[in-house]
Amino acid sequence: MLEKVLIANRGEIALRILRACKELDIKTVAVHSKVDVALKHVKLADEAICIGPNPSPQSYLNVPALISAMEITGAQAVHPGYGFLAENADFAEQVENSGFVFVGPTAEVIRVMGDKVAAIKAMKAAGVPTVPGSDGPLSDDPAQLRATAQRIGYPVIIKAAAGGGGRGMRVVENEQSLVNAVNITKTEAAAAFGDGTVYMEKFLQNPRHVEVQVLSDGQGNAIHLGDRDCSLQRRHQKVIEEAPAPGIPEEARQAVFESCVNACIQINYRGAGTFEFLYEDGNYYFIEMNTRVQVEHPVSEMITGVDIVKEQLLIASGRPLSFKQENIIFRGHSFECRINAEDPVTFMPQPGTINAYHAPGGNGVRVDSHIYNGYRVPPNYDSLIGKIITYGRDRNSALSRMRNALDEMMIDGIKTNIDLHADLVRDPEFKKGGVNIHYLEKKLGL
Ligand code: MV4
Repeated sequence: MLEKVLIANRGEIALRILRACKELDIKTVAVHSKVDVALKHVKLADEAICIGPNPSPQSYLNVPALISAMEITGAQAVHPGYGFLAENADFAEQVENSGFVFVGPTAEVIRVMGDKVAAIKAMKAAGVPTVPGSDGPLSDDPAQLRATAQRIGYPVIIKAAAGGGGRGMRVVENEQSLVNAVNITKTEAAAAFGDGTVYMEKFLQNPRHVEVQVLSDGQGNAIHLGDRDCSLQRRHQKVIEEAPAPGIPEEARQAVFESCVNACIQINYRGAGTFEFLYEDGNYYFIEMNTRVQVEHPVSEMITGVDIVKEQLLIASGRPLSFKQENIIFRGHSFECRINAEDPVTFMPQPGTINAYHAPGGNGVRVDSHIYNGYRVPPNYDSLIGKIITYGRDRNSALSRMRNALDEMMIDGIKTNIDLHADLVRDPEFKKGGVNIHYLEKKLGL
């Protein structure tokens, strides 16, 4: 078992990781920027080290500072959380080359999944359903481009191989705009990612975003923890997530779950992972794999009883998976509302001091947050200040608990999106379940 873990993150996920470590009797090292000395997990960790000034590049992205902190404290492993260095293959490689454990997959697997062309190729080979597409990088030859788009059928989407999460994409409606769109996307990708490789897919007009959570030990054992629907989003920022994804025929769901588990075994995946799909007209289309724990992991925990972060730490300790698929019992429904410190009209981040904070509670209500009375939300980082997660025996009861929880929550001193959530959980279409990825932006008039 790992004895000491360095938490290379901040905010709610750092606290989440700290709690998992404590449950497993693992000593914790918090690292933080100057302003983040006031974070809750920093106060609760066994040891804390300031790794640099507030800007992320000099602190949470500062690889030499992190490796030094591991050396100084004698930490054996680093948990990267999400964001920052979580999906940075070079970081994972440096950690392992320095003799430490990276809580996550091998650098090699992170690298494959970071290259979306390679990721799709690997998943298609493993039997995961993908989007009809170029199945490889696009050539420079206009005639070949036209032939590829013709075969796929318009509209198509051009995506950067080094992109992901909505960065570096362009929809093409017809042949007239094809060659120019490909060239612009290539130029932008080269500038943004240092890699101008692009690929083409059929553009799906009104899909849902459905993802599958997996755990795999890198020793031949893999399981899934079901799916999540993350379609309610604005500008690629998820707002509300739920598990399970509602209204999907059971045979199709089970088939896609099985394909994800098989893929994990085939690529010898290690750790927690998420297969992202677009779901439209009864079909699943793989788009990307995330090789980290995700913000919305709690909804899967609520319906399975599995502690995903503890499992990550156990896998990193070299333990074979402690569950078989038949031990995972899916029960009930869960929602997560992401609480952001942001202006409700402009959605601009709103740093400031929290004068008063009352967390919701009661049966089936979980709050994952690092905030407290007097906590100052710094301007330097993501605006997520917490998550309300509810559980219920069915979707309606989980949703009703979320309405109550949102009404109970009070955060004074900064603007938040609590009122937006309170409105969304009463939205008739959302209440029915199964809205697509464009629903929220349309509702907001974007
Ligand atoms: C797509 C798509 C439609 N068709 N690919 C955006 C984020 C990145 N992970 C992939 N994205 C999309 N890929 C095809 N072939 C539409 C999106 C998309 C989207 C996907 C998931 C969640 C929100 C989204 C918002 C806009 C576009």
